[in-house]
Amino acid sequence: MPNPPAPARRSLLKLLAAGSAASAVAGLAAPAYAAPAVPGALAVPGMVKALPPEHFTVRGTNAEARFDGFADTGLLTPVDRFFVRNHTSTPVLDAADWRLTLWGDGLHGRAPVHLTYGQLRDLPSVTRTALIECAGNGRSLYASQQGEPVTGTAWTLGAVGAARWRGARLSDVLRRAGIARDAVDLLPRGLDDPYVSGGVDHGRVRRPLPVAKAFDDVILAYEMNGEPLPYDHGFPVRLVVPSWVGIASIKWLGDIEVSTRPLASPWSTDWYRLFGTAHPEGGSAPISRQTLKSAYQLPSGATLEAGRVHRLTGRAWSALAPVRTVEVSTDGGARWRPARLLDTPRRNGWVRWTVAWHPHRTGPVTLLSRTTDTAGNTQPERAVHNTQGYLFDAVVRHPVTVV
Ligand SMILES: Nc1nc2c(c(=O)[nH]1)N[C@H]1C(S)=C(S)[C@@H](COP(=O)(O)O)O[C@H]1N2
Ligand SMILES: [Mo]
Repeated sequence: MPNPPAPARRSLLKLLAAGSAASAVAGLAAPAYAAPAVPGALAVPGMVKALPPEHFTVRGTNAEARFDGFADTGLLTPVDRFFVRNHTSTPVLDAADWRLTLWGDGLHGRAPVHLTYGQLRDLPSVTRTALIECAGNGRSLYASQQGEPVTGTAWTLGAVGAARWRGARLSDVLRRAGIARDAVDLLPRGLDDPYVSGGVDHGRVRRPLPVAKAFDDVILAYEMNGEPLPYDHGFPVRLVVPSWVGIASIKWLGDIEVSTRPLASPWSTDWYRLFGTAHPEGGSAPISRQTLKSAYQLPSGATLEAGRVHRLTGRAWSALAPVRTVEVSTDGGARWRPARLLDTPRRNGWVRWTVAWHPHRTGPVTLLSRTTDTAGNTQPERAVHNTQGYLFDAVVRHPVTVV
């Protein structure tokens, strides 16, 4: 079985010393970094970008964006506010040495096909806006709001971001590699270190992707918001799989197995399925689409002054269809009224919304928001529990205090 190409690694120290000068000499794009010199920024082992505490909460090897910190951002999430989910750590790769290898019995000729960074950039490019949202975004709410225990990173609502991605169509790359008509599954794999947990080496991060989805709208992205992909987000090349759970969008892509038989990995058998009493014995099918959510851009427990009008803002998004409405309740869910949408709802994006609130009485209040999409999906009062806490979709109860 052919192995993926060995990535050329430079140590982070060398990288920070050399900056992007070395890559500029090589004539290849490299993300430009001001090294983490932001005062108060946490240096997280294994991550390259700065994580100032006003914008990020560090959770193990991951960095959650602060949702209230999105208040002054537009429809796109700047890289310096975009969450990072790393199973291990960010590998600092060199685009000049990067190769994508496609291999497997689903290719005509069955010999591995290699593509360099330059060859990928020479293919026709597409630019599309897409959210990346972790399957476990909102996971901590299963416990805090529903009293149900779940395992996994205790995200609140900031494991989501929207960016404009530019890259090559995966369909073009597969055709060029000679994909056979009876190929059904792909197994894209990252170049980051193998994931070891509980003493078990699960190998490199990889998850089956059906050929049908690959041909629909998946891209091999090399730019994010008009800049070379940042190291932490998959430089030099990552998959972007619109509307699917974040794990599908493999970063630091190294190779793709192309198969005429269904493929599996621990990311499709042990994780990213729904387990628990509400689900089939042995778990659901591997999850694919994300769900819908809405949230206020306010710190949890914010204090607001009584006797004046507050312009509350938030965001709503659905991976299932464009957002149609957002309703809010400022009395714990007794009465609801519509919020005003500030953007035209689109597939694969979010909308900002706003509502005026004039609280008269002081004391604790629970703010709620509820979105409905054009396919008729609405946030329920409770999310259906699953042991790993995926796909939280319920109305979020946001505590504030009026003073
Ligand atoms: N190679 C690799 N790809 C990966 C991961 C990873 O750890 N390694 N994490 C996945 C998960 S679980 C998510 S939610 C998204 C997060 O993308 P981001 O870090 O760019 O926000 O990347 C996915 N792709
Ligand atoms: Mo994720």
